[in-house]
Amino acid sequence: MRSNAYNDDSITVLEGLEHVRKRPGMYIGSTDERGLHHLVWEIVDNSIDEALAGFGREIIVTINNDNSITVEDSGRGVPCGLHKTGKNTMEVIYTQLNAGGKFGGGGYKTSGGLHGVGGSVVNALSSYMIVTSYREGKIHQMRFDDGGKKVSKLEILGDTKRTGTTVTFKPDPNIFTTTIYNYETIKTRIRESAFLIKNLKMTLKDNRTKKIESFVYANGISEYVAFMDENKNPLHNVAYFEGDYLVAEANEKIEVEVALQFINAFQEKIVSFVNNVKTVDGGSHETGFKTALTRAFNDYAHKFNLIKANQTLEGTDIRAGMTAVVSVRIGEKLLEFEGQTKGKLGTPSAKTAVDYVLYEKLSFYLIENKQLTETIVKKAIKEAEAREAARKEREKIRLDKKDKGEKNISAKLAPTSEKNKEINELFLVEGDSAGGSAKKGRDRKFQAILPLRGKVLNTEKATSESALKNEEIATMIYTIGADYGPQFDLKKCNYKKVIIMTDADDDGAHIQVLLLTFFFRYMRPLIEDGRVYLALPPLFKITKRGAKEEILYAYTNDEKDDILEECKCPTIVQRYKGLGEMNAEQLWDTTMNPETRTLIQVKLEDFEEAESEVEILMGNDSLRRRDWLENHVEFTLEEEEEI
Ligand code: 0R9
Repeated sequence: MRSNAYNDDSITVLEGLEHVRKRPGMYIGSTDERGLHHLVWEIVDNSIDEALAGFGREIIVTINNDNSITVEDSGRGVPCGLHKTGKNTMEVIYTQLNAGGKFGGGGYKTSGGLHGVGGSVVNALSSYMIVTSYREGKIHQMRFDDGGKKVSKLEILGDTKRTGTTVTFKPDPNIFTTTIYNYETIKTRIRESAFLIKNLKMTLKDNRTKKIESFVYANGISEYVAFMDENKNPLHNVAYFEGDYLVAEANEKIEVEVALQFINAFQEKIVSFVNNVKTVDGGSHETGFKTALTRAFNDYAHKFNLIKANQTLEGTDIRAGMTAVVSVRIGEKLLEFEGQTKGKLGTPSAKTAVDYVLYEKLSFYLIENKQLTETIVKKAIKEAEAREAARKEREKIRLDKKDKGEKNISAKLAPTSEKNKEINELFLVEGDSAGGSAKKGRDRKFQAILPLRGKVLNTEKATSESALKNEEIATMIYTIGADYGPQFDLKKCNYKKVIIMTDADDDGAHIQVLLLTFFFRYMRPLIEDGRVYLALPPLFKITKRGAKEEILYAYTNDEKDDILEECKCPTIVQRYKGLGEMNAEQLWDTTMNPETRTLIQVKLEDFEEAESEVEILMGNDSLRRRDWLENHVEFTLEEEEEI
């Protein structure tokens, strides 16, 4: 009877794991590089939960030579006793879906159904997994092969004095499109965990390269903010606030931590977390944060007559140049998420909690730091003025357009003839002459052309006030039609694609970088949504002079060489020095026609990395820039070609 029950049970277990293998996307999102790394987060989160419960302060993640992963914690060790199913508990945790939630009387305090359940999913998607538990003086071990099939019973390997759990798994190459782990991706994530949990030591070892790094922060998210603002000009030391709020009707406490710092800049950056999981789309805790901040600053500004009684500072103006981390811990009962990807906190009481904890403490801080507060308030007033100036500039452009009809926007923009935000493209073209060819060559139904004169302003160095008054910048903001900065609204964007079309030379590359810096700083969602592209004009025109003349274009040196090698007849090779050398038809054929052109989509993979690179490459510190270039760019001398 008993063995029967065991068999039935193991069949359902395997069916469960089989389902994970059939539909991995349902459990880990995808089977690409992102899904591959998700496996690591699942296992590390188990260890983090144990550390949060107060057991073990160090977690070690190792990337092994065969791209298997080992995670070690120093908690109590996974329980290995007999479970009511007749199996040992370790086996249940790593083979039964959702097992974590069924144990430990509701699981960990703040695991909230987010953590501690992934062991079996990872097992299902691995070609092998070995779990070792150091517990009650013994080393216990189990091995699973081919997606969670138990190889042998739980074995006792020997005695030990330590406690903890070690899990090694190798992602199944039949499931994942890549099985090669990226050191930087894991590093960023575990460093983030170290920032969020004070004094938790996270170590990453890469056996492939022998690299090893550890992260431990006694001051938690304060150090996270300082890290994000590294090499910027902070106006003050990071301010830190913490407290909790009792949600009476649920009899549960919400714990709140906030760290913030202002720098002399325009960019606002808020990163928020719930139970140590990043909420990429914000949610009620961020709303509570913004409410408290706006209220505290306005109260101060009114009280000390920095603004008139009938004036108010807007939240976005106050937050200009602010970097903040908001971290809340909420029990399972109160936890609600919104959105498709569950990246947005829904819990209404989280807004009240953050507002309650922050408002009072921040108000006190502002009074204690009068000089700083006045600087920030004045900065917010200037920000509001810059916004107003930009609005006037755009209004001027709009009126200009009305006055001059088609010769709109200083006679620059060639608009599309049809208004279809879903397909329309905006070409930002270097120089008036290429702009002219592009205007003639385009498909006017859906392609708009905006020629840019001269160099674009470096928005990393310019103040936001001067940037917004700059004619080219104001024209771009107006043309794209979705505002800028925190108010930027993708829904209002007039174009599906914004395509930067420059000459294929150093100047062109510089203009590309300047424009990308502008989009990164002022219209980041445009990049995040994959709407920014670089056009790829050809480098060579090759005329084959055979019986019938034929024209080919080469976009790289290699391509040109290939064409010349293949071609039996005489050829004329022309190297294009700039877009202006192409006539309208050639420009259409090679660079603008969606059927034949090549576009490079600009992607933003790692925000922090992009942030620091833009700052290094475009900012004021030339020494850092030189250092970076020496370390990251391979300089090769291109052969001078005589054509
Ligand atoms: C290396 C990755 N680590 C883990 O996967 C891991 C899981 C885990 C754990 C407990 C302790 N450490 C762990 N590491 C644990 C122990 C006890 C109670 N709760 C949790 C205990 O000693 O009483 N568990 C995760 C789930 C479960 N344990 C269980 F409770 F479901 F068994």
